[in-house]
Amino acid sequence: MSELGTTLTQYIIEQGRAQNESRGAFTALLNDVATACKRLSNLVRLGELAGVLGAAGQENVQGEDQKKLDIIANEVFIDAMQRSGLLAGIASEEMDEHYPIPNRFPRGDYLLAFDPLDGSSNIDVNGATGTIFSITRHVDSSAPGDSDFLKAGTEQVCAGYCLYSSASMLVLTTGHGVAGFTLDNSVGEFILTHPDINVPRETSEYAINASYARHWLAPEKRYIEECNAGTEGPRERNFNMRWAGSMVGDIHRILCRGGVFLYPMDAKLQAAGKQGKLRLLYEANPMGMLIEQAGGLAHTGTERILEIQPDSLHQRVPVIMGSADEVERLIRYHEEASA
Ligand code: FBP
Repeated sequence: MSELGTTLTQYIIEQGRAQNESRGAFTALLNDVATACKRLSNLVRLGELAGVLGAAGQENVQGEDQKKLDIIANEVFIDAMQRSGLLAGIASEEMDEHYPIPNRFPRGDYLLAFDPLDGSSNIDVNGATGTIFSITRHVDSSAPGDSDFLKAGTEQVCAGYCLYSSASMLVLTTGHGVAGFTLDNSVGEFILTHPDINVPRETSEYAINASYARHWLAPEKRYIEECNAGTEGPRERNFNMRWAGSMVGDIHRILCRGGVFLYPMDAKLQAAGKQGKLRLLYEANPMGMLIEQAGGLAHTGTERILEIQPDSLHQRVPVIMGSADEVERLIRYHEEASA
């Protein structure tokens, strides 16, 4: 009989043993995250059959039109995580303020910040979507306020995402490398399939929404023009472009085969008084920790993302992350542009 393989639970416990850390509560917490992801994976896979496609007819705190699945995903996660007894509070892309754990449930020592369903524009077209999560510690026993979530990315104890695509995959780090698990629906388990994910330093593939090219600032304009100049240009090699329309889809590809992902500051965002498009606490920080743990870099162009001190729950930042050689080049172009 064929072996099942290493389950998520076994992996977390074995990692704890290797790090001489007792992992009881943590394992239970990640199991609750995995259960919520399994439920979402099922709903996303059923799509119209479960009546979950389409617009919800209301906006979230970001002023974005919510999809039915944005709201359902938020509810599925809140329902699964609030009763764990391991969390002190939850912050979500779909909720203005943090969600306090109701008194009927015990409070724990961890804080969860998450994007229930990343890649909303892909939902109705069966494109790649995902849930992104970031876990930090809440050291004191009092009920947290929004400000307790405002921790630098370096304080994350765990970060990950679940990709809902041809396969559902949970990819996470607890600060000791990055591992990927594929959902085996026949047994309802996430099985270790990508034990030690590493991002190659060098790549010839970039990801950016090229329809905003007219708004790009000097560093990105120079970088993309040089890539597109190919072998005749200063990079003396051809580059490829990919854009999944979901950060989870693009970052997963980069973790699998390298690349650089850019959602930079541009003239349009500046004119709108925005600090970027993507959110720091539950998009840039968790993805930044995964990329760094896999040997890549995560930057805004002017600072390391994980060192940013957040000032609000839904703060936005410019994002440049992936293969180290390309991120270092973009940092240099930012320095030269501001010199
Ligand atoms: P949400 O879907 O969670 O709001 O995330 C934002 C996002 O969809 C990212 O996943 C993706 O990288 C980006 O926006 C796509 O932006 P655009 O539509 O401008 O290409």
